[in-house]
Amino acid sequence: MGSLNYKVVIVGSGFSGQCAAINLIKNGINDFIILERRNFTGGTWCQNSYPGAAVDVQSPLYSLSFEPYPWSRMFAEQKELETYTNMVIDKYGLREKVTLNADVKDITWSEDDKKWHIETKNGSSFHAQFVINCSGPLSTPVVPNFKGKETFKGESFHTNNWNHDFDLTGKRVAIIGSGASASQVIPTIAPDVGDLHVFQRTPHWVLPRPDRIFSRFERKLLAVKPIYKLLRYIIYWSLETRMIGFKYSPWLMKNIPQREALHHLKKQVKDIDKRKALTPDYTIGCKRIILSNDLLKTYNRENTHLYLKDNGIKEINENGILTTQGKQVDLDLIVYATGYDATDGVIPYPVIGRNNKSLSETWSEFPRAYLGTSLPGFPNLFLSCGPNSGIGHTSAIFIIESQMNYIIDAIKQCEFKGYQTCEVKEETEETYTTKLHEEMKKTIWYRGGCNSWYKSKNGKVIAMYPGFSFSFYKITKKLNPDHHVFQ
Ligand code: N01
Repeated sequence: MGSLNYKVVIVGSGFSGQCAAINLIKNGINDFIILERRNFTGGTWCQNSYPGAAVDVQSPLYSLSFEPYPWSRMFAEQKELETYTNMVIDKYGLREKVTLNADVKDITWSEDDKKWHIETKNGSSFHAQFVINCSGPLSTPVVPNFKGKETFKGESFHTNNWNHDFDLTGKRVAIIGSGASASQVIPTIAPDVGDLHVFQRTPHWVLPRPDRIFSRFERKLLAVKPIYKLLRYIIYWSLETRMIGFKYSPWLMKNIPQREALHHLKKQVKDIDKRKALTPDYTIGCKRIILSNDLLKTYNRENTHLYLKDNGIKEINENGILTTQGKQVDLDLIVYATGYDATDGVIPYPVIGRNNKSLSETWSEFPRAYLGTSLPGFPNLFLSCGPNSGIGHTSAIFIIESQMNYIIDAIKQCEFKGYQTCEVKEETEETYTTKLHEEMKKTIWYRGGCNSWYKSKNGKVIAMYPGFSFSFYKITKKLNPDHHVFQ
């Protein structure tokens, strides 16, 4: 089969892919395709269906700015996010633009025709002037290589890939990990299972979740654009001010949210030893803060057992887990809530740019990109949610929409001025990245005393943007032609 030609190939059909596609359509560019590796559209909120899955950002802000929705509660559950996502896909006619089961094998720049050549694992190939990678920075699950893992005779899966056919009732279940995913699964399944064994390597700070159900009247109001915008504005500013603590003041973090978290823990957990075991030794905010009203009190239950680092996993055997202190925990199910590869996961396929230079070579020291989206040597390639574009205090969708302004501007400038390529200048990317990592040194993610998925193996924070969301919005609002080479 020959190669199919498109102006733009979008990789991934989650919120980023949808946002890219809608922006292209709004700008009169319809010659594009969305490649989706799974057999359904919608991305992370359709894939992550583990019990208790819900967003930890207020839904009116964790949604597309131009697409109001009558959310049923402040922090939407996964099912509602899945419905919203599918509503957006259908409303903008994106379903017919998506090719399912199209897992990208690699992409290669061709200087001859000034196009990207895209190969998928099922043997299809595409040519495109532009590629927008929207594969999701947290979509490559990690299952650590515990000794004996493959010998376990019971059921096991990652939270990303929950087996809903497995009946949990009365079962002996282990959860490995205590991050955002584990924190939602634990309180949700504890009442149903026989025994729940939580293997916590590092405790996480937990704050109350200011959730509430919206009344019918409020839901009606939410669907009205000006009211939706006003509410977004209020939520946005209440969250944005938190960056002052994240960036400039560990003192503020320790004295306001950390105190509140300690109070929350004291209120929810009766036993002093358990409280100690659940108290982190790093400054709040260094790892993602958990928002939960029911996680900590789950540890009061008789059927819920907490294992700490000093009694962690020595090996997995056919019956369950053997701890480092020699306790055998027999199990029916092991849930890996062990997170994602946020370094290699940013773009999960090989990319060969100009002069045969690979992205992995360019990123050998650490992943980097101008505005978290473009790189010298890789013309017409744009990443959504690329290196250092994560945000710890507002909404990832706000960042996605900001990056899209820059990406669409680049494509429009080529399209309407007759250029074939747009490439960020080397000195621009270098200056941007150097300054960003200088700023990073002030942040709680860098100096909060923890290890997290925000960091690369060499200790550089490569996931987060060290500034206010509005400053990211400002720098991505328009492409600066002086910082780019158009040909
Ligand atoms: O993953 P994580 P996650 N042995 O990396 C432990 C977003 N998200 O899927 O902390 C033993 O946070 C690891 O231990 P430690 C959100 O941005 C959002 O929970 O490294 N344990 C940790 O406890 C979030 O931050 C939502 O010491 C091992 C856990 O596994 C991000 O996704 C919901 C281990 C991994 O936690 C990731 O969250 C869910 C090992 N070898 C996720 N390796 C919402 O919006 C790892 N661990 C609500």
